[in-house]
Amino acid sequence: MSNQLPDKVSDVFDPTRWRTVSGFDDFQDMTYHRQVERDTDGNPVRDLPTVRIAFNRPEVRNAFRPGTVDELYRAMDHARMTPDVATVLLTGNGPSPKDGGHSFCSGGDQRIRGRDGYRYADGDTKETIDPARAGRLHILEVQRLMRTMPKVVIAVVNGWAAGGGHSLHVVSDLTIASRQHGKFKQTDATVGSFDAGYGSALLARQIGQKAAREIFFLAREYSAEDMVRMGAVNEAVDHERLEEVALEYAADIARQSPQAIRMLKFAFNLADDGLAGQQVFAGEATRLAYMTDEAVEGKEAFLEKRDPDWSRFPHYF
Ligand code: S0N
Repeated sequence: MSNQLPDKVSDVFDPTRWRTVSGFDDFQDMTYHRQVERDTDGNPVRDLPTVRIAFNRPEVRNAFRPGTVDELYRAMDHARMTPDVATVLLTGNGPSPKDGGHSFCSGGDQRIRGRDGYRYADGDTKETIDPARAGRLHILEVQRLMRTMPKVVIAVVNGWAAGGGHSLHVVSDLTIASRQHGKFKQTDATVGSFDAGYGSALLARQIGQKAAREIFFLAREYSAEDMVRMGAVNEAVDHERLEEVALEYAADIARQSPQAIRMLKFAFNLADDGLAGQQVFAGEATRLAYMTDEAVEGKEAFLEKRDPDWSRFPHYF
């Protein structure tokens, strides 16, 4: 583990608590850190079970372009597959070097949205752009990953959560927001866009139809405390304590049984996610069933080319 402290990427980021995750040095729009314990000399002694994934475009209120979403997906998927990670903190770096504005994420980068439905990166033209990549609204793939991954995702809202950034907070398992700088505004309809999936319908399940419709139809600004009152945010905390409180949440989560947390997350999702939710829950149930003598008997009988003997396994308890 490297002794070097990571750069201070945000005003609430304490570099002594984190190390940069290796293998993601090509990131341009995101940062990815692992929580670490250090000894009194500042040397890292062990990894702790939380990662921090952050938007790193504060000069545009952390808006995402296609490359941002690719990086976000990669970091999130790496966290999904890292066995000793229990919790992901999703947040925004900043404040903006231009005007000091704080942002979690302001959604899709409106400067690169083409009339043809493509997202144009620097240098792309209609002739050179790869339609298979540029036409995808792949932030929705990130939403599905966050929703189905067997880890807890906490949105740590340090500034504006607007448009598609608002939807990312909705799809997170928990949300903690800065009392001073956390601001919420669903601007989709203002710019002619609409998250008609989790961003709206799940929000309505969380806070009720009238409140969710108000947020989308009126596109007003809400404070962190407004959102706590509505039930959309777990806690509003003083800005300087934001990351500390997020890590306290993560420490409590890490004290629980990983299996129980997985089953609970999938159970909370099941009814709202229909058959897709049932599939995720059932997949975990099948994995558990594979650990029983009964399932082992079925597999061994097949491999030994004999009929399974179920006589040891009752039809009731
Ligand atoms: C966030 C807001 C309210 C902050 O206002 P504030 O503090 O007054 O700052 P500004 O002066 O407005 O902004 C500072 C600088 O940042 C730029 N900027 C801000 N947001 C964006 C953005 N989303 N895209 C590009 N640039 C942005 C400003 O232009 C300004 O730059 P300069 O200094 O150069 O003038 C306010 O900024 C605001 O309302 N932002 C827009 C929020 C918004 O409408 N977002 C898009 C909403 N729609 C979506 O996100 C759809 C999601 C989406 O895109 C999507 C969804 C599903 C599937 C795919 C997609 C997809 O399109 O990819």
